[in-house]
Amino acid sequence: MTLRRMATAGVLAAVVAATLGAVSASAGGPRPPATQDQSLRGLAARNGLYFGTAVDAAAYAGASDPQYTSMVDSQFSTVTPENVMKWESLEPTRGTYDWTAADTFVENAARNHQLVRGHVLTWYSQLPGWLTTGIQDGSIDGPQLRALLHKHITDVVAHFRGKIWQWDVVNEAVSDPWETPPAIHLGGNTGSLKQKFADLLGPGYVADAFRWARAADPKALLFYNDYNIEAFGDGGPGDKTQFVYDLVKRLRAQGVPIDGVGSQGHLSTQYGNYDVLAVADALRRFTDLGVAVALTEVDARSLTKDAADPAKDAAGADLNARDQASAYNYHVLLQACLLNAHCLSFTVWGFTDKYSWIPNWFKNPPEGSGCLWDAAYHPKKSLRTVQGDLAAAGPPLVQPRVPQKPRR
Ligand code: 9MR
Repeated sequence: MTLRRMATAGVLAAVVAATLGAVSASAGGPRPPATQDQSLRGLAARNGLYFGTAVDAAAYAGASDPQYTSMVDSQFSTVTPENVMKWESLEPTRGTYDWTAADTFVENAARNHQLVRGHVLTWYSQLPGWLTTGIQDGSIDGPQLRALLHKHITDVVAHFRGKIWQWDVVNEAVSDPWETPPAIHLGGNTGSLKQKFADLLGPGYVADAFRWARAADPKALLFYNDYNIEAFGDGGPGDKTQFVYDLVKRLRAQGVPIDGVGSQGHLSTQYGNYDVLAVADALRRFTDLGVAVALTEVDARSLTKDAADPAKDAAGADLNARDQASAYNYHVLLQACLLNAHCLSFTVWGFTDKYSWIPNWFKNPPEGSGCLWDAAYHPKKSLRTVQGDLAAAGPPLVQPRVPQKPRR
């Protein structure tokens, strides 16, 4: 028997022992659940947490991959449409809505007893072509864009009224420290679409977007959602988390109906790791403002030699270290969320490398392998880590979730 096979046999023996232990638990006090038999949604529910995934509508509908569909249904208690609720999908032709794919998504979620994170109402990206062109060539001016956004939010939120748990009302409105100018601001690089979108709408648009959404649905939880806000930096002009915190604090002080902050959680193993307490501290600072939080788009990618095939040509030792680093990143975000009773949901941005956005996005150098299951649906260390964390979580440090009341 090779070393590797011996290790596998040892794990199997431990799993069998744990299963037997769980069955005869009553005499010896509480035992952790046997995770291999339980879904992520079931394990998370022990603390009232919702465990979610972004759903690729084409993969879900396609009969060619029934495993994808059955895993979405069985593993997750909340779902986010990866693309079908974006403006470009809902209003590809100006003035004509196409609700088909988004309605199907919401119906499937209801059938599977899943809560829906609506994604996304206000974002400079994935706008319909007619709108992007109008912003770029100046044929749509500020007042026109504002009127279009008001109508869009009103129509979309009203269409799904009562069916959405959390709406990402405003997404990625804030610049990154590597952009120009480097001080964080509403918008992005000078001259970019992101900056034009922000400038045309003017500084009050974030507050207005939340007010318009609230007017169209009194019950949905309304979120600001962004990446790279998992932990605070130095608090200076390049600290994106600080900027978003100050923004949310101002909105709350003004009585704007913002109910939550979504921390996306797109992590990458080559950039070093956060730690549980730093992320927990950031979540606590947000929830101290009176808002809920959620991890909304978690994945933890790595540099690969071939984006299409993360395992190709890479040495086993590299793969092992990479997979452990990825698992650690999931662990940090999940523990931080569990530790805050106002952290309502933990959503991964796809659960299998088979349909992940990562290899399409990061090509030079190639990155991939960010999901809990690999492209052949084999569980990765990240999955085992997440299952273990959920199984071990409970009082006194991990408390049942506190439902968030929509702010009027
Ligand atoms: O996963 C989405 C991918 O299919 C799209 O091509 C891409 C286009 O911008 O958007 C991806 O989802 C993004 C999400 O909507 C907002 N946060 C970042 C996500 C990854 O880019």
